[in-house]
Amino acid sequence: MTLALYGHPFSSYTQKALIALYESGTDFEFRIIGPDTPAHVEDWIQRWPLRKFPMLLDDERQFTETSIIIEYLHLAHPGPVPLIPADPMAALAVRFMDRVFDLHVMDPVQLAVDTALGRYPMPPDEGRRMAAERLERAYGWLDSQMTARDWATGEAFTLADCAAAPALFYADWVHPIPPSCPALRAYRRRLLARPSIAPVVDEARPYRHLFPLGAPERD
Ligand SMILES: N[C@@H](CCC(=O)N[C@@H](CS)C(=O)NCC(=O)O)C(=O)O
Repeated sequence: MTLALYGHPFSSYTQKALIALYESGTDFEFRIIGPDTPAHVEDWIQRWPLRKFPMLLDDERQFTETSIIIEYLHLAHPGPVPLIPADPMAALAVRFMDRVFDLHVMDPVQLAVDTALGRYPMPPDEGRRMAAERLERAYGWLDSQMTARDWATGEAFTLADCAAAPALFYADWVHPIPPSCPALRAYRRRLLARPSIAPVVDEARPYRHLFPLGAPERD
């Protein structure tokens, strides 16, 4: 086994990388970062002092930042589904949507979560209110994009969908996608039913009590 992913099953960004690994069907070792695995924690911090996960190790090559991890998997361990299209303009559209999901969906989710964990000097309600405002804007735009698409940029599942799945999964817990965004709600359902994504959601199920805003009784 040469490929190892350091991360945690409940972490949204770890899930983004896991989905890409499951899509490509690549064998890998999942090195969980947690209190029961101090050797993994030590190895990860020593290799990546910025202390963000996931981290991918391929022999002695290491990669962090999930979009870069997935770009690397596409180059070095391609599977049946090309996660980056061969056509450069189509690839640009995929990279754009990947940025949208990370920066305009996942980022507000992290703001709400981090505020609830006391990482920002503001009351938890204020963090959640700010996140809801940003999410509401993102939901409206995304819904308009998804009306005629199965996946984030069209008919093919790509890097952008790997980003969308955990982002929309948790965003809906922070601030539910309203009925006025039916295409986006349907897209979230489609993502959760995908064979590479359903097991990722299941593997994270035992950790739902860790969600600081309270996990809903669904999904
Ligand atoms: N932009 C990074 C974000 C990674 C990230 O924020 N990971 C979270 C877990 S979901 C983390 O490392 N949190 C630990 C912390 O902030 O202390 C990526 O795409 O990999």
